[in-house]
Amino acid sequence: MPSSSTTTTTTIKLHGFAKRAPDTPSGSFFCQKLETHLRLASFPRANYTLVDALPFRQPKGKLPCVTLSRPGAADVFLEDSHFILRALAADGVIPDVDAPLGLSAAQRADARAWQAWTEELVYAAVVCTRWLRPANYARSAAALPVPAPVRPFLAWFLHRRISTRLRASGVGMHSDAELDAILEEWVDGLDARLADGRQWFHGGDTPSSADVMLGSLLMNCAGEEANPEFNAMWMRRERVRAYAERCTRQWFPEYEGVLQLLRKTTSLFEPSDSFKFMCVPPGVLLKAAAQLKAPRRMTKPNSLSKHVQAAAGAFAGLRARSIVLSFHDTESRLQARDY
Ligand SMILES: N[C@@H](CCC(=O)N[C@@H](CS)C(=O)NCC(=O)O)C(=O)O
Repeated sequence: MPSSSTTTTTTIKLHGFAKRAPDTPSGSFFCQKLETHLRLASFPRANYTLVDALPFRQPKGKLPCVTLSRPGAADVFLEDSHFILRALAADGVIPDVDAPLGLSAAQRADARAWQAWTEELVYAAVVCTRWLRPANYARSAAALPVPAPVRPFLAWFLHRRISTRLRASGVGMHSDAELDAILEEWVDGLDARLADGRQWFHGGDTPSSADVMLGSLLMNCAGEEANPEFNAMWMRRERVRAYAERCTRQWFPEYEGVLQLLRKTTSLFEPSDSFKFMCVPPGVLLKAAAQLKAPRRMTKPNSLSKHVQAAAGAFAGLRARSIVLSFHDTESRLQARDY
């Protein structure tokens, strides 16, 4: 039986995964998107609270969910970021943030297509890289914001649940190379979208719900250490990096760590489209260096092996979490990423 609210103002409880700290993005893109949308809609910060929750007990088995309390009305429980935002706008709790842009039906459909691409395919591919790649799985597990004794059990449970769902949906059946291709296509697409110098998804001076969605994915991933491959892909694209920085400054200037990382990245990555990136933990690089006695196993034995050998020596004592190998037609480069 829904309880009748005694509130004198409209308030929202945003049920989401616990955050590691208030000034870091949510570990869940969908939770991040919902809060970012509230900020774009200028819903007063004092009128919404983040409530730590787990997805298992929710009717759809997912987060975020919302409890909406309005003066004199029964509390309403809403699920699924997309339908939550539709309901909040339909009830007049927040405005239709896209209305001032006067978008045509085709422009709205275009944004919806980007949303489906990003939410249903690209984010699923990112989650595959976080949970199905052993080195990243270790990072995902270590970062779970629960007491240490509980962490391995929750990590095991989440891994089992997430991998089963990802495989059942088909995305989790792709190879690493195929997942990387899905991610590269999206980065290429966003880079191309921004190529005419536009600041926001639809152009003009005003951000829209599409910017909330895209910016939230970039903020969420920038705040995660378990998706280094994807981060290396988009952070080296100057336009995409600058867009992520713009979104962060616009809605979450308190995410200082993310802003710092985005600034640092500029000096580490060159905005060149002809580079292919691969992130490897230093241990893997050292193993690769040890295998140099069999250089025929490498695609470009001469240039690559020379650089791997040099980097193995140079980075041996470094505490970098991953090292970026970049391959170019004429040269190979290695850079340590100081996370
Ligand atoms: N379509 C949903 C997707 C929500 C979703 O996938 N949430 C993830 C976290 S980012 C979740 O709760 N996963 C838990 C699970 O699948 O066990 C939305 O827009 O809210």
